[in-house]
Amino acid sequence: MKLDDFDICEDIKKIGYNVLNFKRITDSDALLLWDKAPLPFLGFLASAVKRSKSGNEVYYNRNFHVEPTNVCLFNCRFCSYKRGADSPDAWNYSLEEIETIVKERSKSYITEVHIVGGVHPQHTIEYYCEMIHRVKAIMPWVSIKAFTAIELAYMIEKAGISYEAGLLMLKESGMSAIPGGGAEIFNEDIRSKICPDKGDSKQWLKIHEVAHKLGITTNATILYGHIESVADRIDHLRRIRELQDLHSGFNAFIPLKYRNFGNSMSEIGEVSVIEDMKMMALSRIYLDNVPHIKAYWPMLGKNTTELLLTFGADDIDGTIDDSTKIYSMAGAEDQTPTMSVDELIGLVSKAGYVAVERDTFYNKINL
Ligand code: V47
Repeated sequence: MKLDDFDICEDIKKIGYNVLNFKRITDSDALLLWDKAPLPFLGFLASAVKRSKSGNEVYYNRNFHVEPTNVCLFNCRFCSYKRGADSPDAWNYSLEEIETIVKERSKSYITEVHIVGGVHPQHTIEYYCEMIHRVKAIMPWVSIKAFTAIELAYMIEKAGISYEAGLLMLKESGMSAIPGGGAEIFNEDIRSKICPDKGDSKQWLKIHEVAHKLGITTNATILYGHIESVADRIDHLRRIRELQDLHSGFNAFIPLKYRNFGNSMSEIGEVSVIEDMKMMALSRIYLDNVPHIKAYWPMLGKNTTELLLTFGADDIDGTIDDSTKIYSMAGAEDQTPTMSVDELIGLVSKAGYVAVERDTFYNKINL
């Protein structure tokens, strides 16, 4: 299919030509695409951008998560996971319990351990360094992708040291990448409504900027489909694109769809799969400088993930091994999220792409 085969107005056609010629789109182009471009055309453009970056390949990895605690200082209204320290559903694993969790999953083929949890008021940066150190002692070959910018800012500020010094301490303990969580939505007004007491957008962006300057690569996310407008989503993408222009430290961008089960914004409902397709496509088209866009299957479900591979995603995350509760507690389809490598490969192949195993840094793994 060619661009001229689409029955579209001249403004949309012009933006389409720019995208196909690797010209960056503006915020007003993005808004116009969202409002006026037919869905198949968005899929066509996003797939063209995806192919220019990763050809016919789609990535997966062999990973699991460690969620040390669901006790959290902050009160994000979208969170279905946080509990007060006295709740019967609260957990706060000791380092020994974390070692047991890791030992149970310490298969030689795992390449990444993703550690993320609540911001527990009692823990210190030394405790988190020790946690990373112990995980590395059990699985020295894995990359540890750990802690959202919000967790990092809290532990580093509490230690009274600079972000540079704190991130270097964690790096020296074995942290090699930072996940994208905590970004939510950067628009300050919307952010103050959905996560009133959490770190602000500037703090999130600063932690990632400092990490990039130190050579620590990171991911970025957006939480979409709640009370934000399309303009707020584009503003969020713009701030990611601007930071990426400075140091190229983001590996992947992950649009996270708001799931509404069991939290204090449940009445909002969830957006449709059409909106998921549009959000994935717009992210791929707008973020011309971010190498990978991830369709995170534990949150989207397997069927939607497969569908989104035709809207610009080139990564589906990994095996997980029933190790994360953030999405199951928020109502995701898979209540015990686990995929075998064969299933991951099957999902990618059904969408017409070639599945490629990667490590945290998108190096291909040839077994
Ligand atoms: O920041 C919490 C989101 C994030 C809900 O970097 C919710 O590879 C939807 O960032 N509905 C944490 N989303 C998880 C995260 C992540 C996940 C997978 C891979 C990577 C990566 C990062 O989860 C939070 C928040 O935006 N979240 N509650 C909810 N009800």
